[in-house]
Amino acid sequence: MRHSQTLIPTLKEVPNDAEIKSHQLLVRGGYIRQTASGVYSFLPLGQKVLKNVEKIVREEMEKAGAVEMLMPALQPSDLWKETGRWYNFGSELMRLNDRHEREFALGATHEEVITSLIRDEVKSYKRLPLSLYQIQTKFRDEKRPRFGLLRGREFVMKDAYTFHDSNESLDEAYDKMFQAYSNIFKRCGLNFRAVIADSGAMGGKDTHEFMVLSDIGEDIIAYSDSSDFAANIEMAPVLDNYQQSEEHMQAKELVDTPNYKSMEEVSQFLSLPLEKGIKSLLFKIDDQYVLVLARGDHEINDIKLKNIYNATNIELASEEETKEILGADVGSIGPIDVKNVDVIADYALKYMRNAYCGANQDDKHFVNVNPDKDFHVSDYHDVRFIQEGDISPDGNGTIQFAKGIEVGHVFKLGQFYAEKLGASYLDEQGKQQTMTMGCYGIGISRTLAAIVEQYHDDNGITWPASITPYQAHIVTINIKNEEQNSVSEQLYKQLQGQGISVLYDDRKERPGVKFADSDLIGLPVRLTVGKRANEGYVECKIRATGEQFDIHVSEVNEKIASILK
Ligand code: 9G3
Repeated sequence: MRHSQTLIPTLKEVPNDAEIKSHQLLVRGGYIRQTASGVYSFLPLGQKVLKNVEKIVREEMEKAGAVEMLMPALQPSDLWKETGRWYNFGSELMRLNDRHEREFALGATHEEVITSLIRDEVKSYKRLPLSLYQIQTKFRDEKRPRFGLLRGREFVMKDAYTFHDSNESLDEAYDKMFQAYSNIFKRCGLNFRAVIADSGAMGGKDTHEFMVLSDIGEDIIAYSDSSDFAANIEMAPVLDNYQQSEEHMQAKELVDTPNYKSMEEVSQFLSLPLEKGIKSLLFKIDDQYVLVLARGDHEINDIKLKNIYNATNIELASEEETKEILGADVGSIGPIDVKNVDVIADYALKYMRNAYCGANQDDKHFVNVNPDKDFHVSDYHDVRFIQEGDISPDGNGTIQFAKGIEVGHVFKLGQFYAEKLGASYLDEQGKQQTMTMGCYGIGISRTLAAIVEQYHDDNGITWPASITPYQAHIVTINIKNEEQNSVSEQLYKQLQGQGISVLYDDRKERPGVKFADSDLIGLPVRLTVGKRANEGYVECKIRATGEQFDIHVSEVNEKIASILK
């Protein structure tokens, strides 16, 4: 490709709305341009990279036995009404009416469309399992689009769906997809972890997120420093291996804690450590109130609570509700003599002795409180967030935290969608059965940005060879110099003749501009045609390492092939 024929509007200055490197470099490098908040155009270089990521995804989907198709972005509302999701999703689901005033959604995902299609086309167990995927534009009206392609309102997703006559068959497809995802992110050169995740609104049981480790990631991963355990912090289970306190149980005592509300303040005032305190929070889980207890130095995990109660929604009770139900303000509530609400506690409480807790009287606490002796706990559960330094749940190593960007998410969906939409098949005995499903997503445009987050330096992007828009960059120092021009043209033909993709900077620009653009755009190899052109020598620069050396044009092809490996 000749630079003079394509569109690569590079920028010197950093766009002020771009907070992170990938957003800054993709805009400055002339890869993308914002059309509206969270909505981007992929310029020629951006489109090339997008296609390269897709190529890797298609190859691995093929190996996993998935067949490509394409579903519409325009989705009739009645499918979403059948699954009940039309009303579940608020303004995040983009909706519009057609000329007949019929309601449509712009596809945020395609469970409804694919399941209704399979319902109509597949009736027998002989046709199962099926594994179908598409690479398609998705629409989600994010409240706060940010970080460029990482959180857009229109983005490219690969979404796959599998259909089965048994959980064993689903498990097989899930494992194949899991392997395909690992291959994909490895081939993209990404440092990633597959983490145990929460299936959120999708229901189903097993689900994993594929996280690219990055400080600007919005998710926190808890991983073991000496095993491959890794989980989204929302889900990471905590081992119940606390030591039973040996302290002799004492009698509880009521003490004044005037105006001391938070655990920290009470702990300071009583000069007792946080881990001797009992933190009490009143939650409203669906339509019941539950008093949840945790050790003072732990945080209560509402996602775990939600999963324990299999709840649709969960929230902290308001100050007023708390006052009304427990008779004291939030800073003074506790589990003692609680009659009208269920009390559950984190495992850690089982082993505590002589703790302190709110007395359900404003500005009063109890000290020397002992579980089961002084208050009743209906159930002990794992309800706290895992913390750095905890023992890894697999018993192997200690937990560390890392930030991650979610680039993939695989789900064992179960039968929810097939049930709701009537996707069933006749089994070998001729009996009508409901299908079992899996679904598997990769954010293609998000993956592209995640690669830039991991592959850049102060001068610009440093693409991995598998993703780069072009493999070699030819830069001519003086395009008006006959010698340099002809060597450049010959090199351009010679490389392309060998199947090496080339961007040829044939602009009438100063060398400095060309070099700066070349570093910014980030192709793996730059060939500079300058003074030594008449001896047949060009300068070769390896972008990732900065290494540069002169090389004769006759050796260039072989050299580039070895650099790109
Ligand atoms: C919506 C909107 C946003 C959404 C969804 C639906 C996330 C929604 C979860 C999934 C599950 C899987 C197939 C590919 C892999 C992920 N955000 N999800 O269902 F209407 Cl506005 O998309 N779908």
